[in-house]
Amino acid sequence: MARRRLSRQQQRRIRAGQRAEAGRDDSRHGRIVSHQGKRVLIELAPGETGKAQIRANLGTIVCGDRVAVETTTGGEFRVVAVLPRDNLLQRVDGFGQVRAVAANISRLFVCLAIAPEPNLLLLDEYLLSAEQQEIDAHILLNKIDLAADVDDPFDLRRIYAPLGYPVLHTSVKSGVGMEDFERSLPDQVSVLSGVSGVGKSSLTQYLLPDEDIKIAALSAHGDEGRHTTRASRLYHLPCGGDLIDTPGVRGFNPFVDDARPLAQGFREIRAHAADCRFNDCRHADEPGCAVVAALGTGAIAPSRYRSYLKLLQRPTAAG
Ligand SMILES: Nc1nc2c(ncn2[C@@H]2O[C@H](COP(=O)(O)OP(=O)(O)OP(=O)(O)O)[C@@H](O)[C@H]2O)c(=O)[nH]1
Ligand SMILES: [Mg+2]
Ligand SMILES: [Zn+2]
Repeated sequence: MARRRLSRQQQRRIRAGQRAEAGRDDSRHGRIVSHQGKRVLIELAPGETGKAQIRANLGTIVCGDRVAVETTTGGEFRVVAVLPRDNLLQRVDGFGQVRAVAANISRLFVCLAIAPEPNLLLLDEYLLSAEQQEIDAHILLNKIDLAADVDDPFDLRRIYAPLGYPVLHTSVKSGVGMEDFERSLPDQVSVLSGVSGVGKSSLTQYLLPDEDIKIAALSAHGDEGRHTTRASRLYHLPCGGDLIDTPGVRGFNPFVDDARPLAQGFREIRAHAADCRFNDCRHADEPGCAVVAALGTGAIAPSRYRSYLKLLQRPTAAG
């Protein structure tokens, strides 16, 4: 019995997928705009959104997912299948649970601010995840109006621009850098991610003045533990492209794919690793390590190497 039930379920799933592929009218495609608890908000056509239930055992559904949707006999929408993803940005929370952040994204903005002060390990963890999922990452340093050194606070440009990561300086308050930010959004599905209080929702609100977006009322200084945004949400931008505002994270802990060596996720370590004496060099304390040599000449930033070592030594959820 159990076997038959399972195979029927599988057949139904396949049929739903086929119907969705064929675009027949009893199953439509939609996109997850937001996900709260057991319900999701889906967009079925431009400007046409609706609440939907989720069929049991569908697995992870996340903002940005493309889904097949059916109308139930009661006239409600129900998500019946998740269509194949281009990518899935996920992290491991403080309890070791894997959490999906967003799916089918083309650009990740790792959002930092003058205050709360950036955590470079967290930044490197985001960049590692973006490398693994082949997502184009930009670094955005917000609240530049609060900076004493407006040239290159925290040396972000010095460290990351040579690696090919654009570093944007913005201020929602003064408007500095907002044009650069807007220019990087058209034709992309972008995600704003980072700790609480850096101004992700403020940036979103700036681009969408007609939306009513919740923003922390008080200065975020010393308030990082408070999360103002509760669920990710996808918006269409007037300047073109889509933007996903996400809730702040405390830590990121990228979901490390053990099949890929950690060094692959660090662009400069990957580049130097080819010259190490040993093929399986971990770039920790092996003789003839080209990465350690590059650290000595200043070709690799100490903070980046420290992040690499910390991640190398940390037990991951995957392993
Ligand atoms: N000085 C200054 N304050 C800013 C700027 N951008 C945002 N803020 C303030 O920073 C605080 C936090 O802003 P939010 O947009 O709610 O931050 P968030 O990143 O969305 O936070 P979570 O939703 O909790 O993840 C608010 O008090 C904003 O007014 C800026 O450019 N300069
Ligand atoms: Mg927010
Ligand atoms: Zn090495």
